[in-house]
Amino acid sequence: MNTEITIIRPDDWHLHLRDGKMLAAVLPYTAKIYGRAIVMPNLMPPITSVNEAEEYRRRIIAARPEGSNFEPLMTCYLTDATDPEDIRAACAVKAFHAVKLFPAGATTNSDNGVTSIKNVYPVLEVMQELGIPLSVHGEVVDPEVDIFDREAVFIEKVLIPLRKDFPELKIIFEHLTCKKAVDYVLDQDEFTVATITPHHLVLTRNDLFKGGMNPYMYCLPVAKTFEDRKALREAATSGNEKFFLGTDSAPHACKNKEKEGAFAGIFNAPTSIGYVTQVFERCGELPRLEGFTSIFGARFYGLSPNGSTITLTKRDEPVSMNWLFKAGEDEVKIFNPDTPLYWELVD
Ligand code: OTD
Ligand code: ZN
Ligand code: ZN
Repeated sequence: MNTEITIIRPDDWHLHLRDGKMLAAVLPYTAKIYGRAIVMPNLMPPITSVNEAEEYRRRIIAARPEGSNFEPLMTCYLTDATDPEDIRAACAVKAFHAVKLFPAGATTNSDNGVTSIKNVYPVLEVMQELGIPLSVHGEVVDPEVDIFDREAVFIEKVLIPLRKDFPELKIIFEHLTCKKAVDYVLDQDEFTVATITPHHLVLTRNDLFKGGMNPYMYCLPVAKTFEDRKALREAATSGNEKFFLGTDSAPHACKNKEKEGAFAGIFNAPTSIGYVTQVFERCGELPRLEGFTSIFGARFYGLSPNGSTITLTKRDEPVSMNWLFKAGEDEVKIFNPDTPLYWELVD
């Protein structure tokens, strides 16, 4: 039985770092585990230009713990007003690793997002030509559509037509949550890949309501059924390079989680790699962990895997830590679901 595993240092291909005191408080958790991360641009206001991205990148670098080589990979927030020529210019200086599509209103800080995909066709044209990936939050926002069906409906209503119009646009279908999305990605050629989060590998929608409503299990897209989770686990552990890790770690102050209109987002950075490792172990697929966490994403983004390694061990007793920590005046809670965690980073 495996109780220790060493893998190439992972990367996080989908991360929210925020800014200011929150950035300073959360970054060390990520930097301890991951070599690089695709940093999501949904700040308030969002990162929409090369200058904003470069300044944000500098703030992240400045917030790194002493001695850390963690590398933030910046992204651009796509709006109805994004100028295709700005994207071309940004590409020339390699400012963005991806451009992010948030359907307006779909998730936290997405109010400036795209109101109709047709509005950004000229931008997508340039991206397809230059090979810049489109990172997609795949949910429709139609209030008439059941919240648990929003990803599936997005595939039909947006993704399939989009793919038809842009056959060679690189698309990352972010944070998959349902079997239908897994099946869709499996059906596509190499231009479509997907990220999977630790929490969607662990949770089902039952966890939102277990022992009373729990806002710390609430994120968007919301966790789905046991069957959906099974499909996600199979995809992640399959060794198929279309699927790789994006934690979608998204910190919020406890005061914003524990209120009417609780914010969506799960802060999982500290326990992310432990839970992913545990899922692979329980699926009997530990040898495939490294591909999912440390190789396939880098390959898709045209980068080499990291040059260092990390080691995780399985403890006899569940991992315990201070689940609450301070970000300035605020408190933040670490992802600690009902499933005990046994794997932890030791080196
Ligand atoms: N989902 N929360 C956030 C982002 C993600 O859709 C996402 O990527 C956030 O707080 O930024 C969330 O639930
Ligand atoms: Zn999203
Ligand atoms: Zn996200």
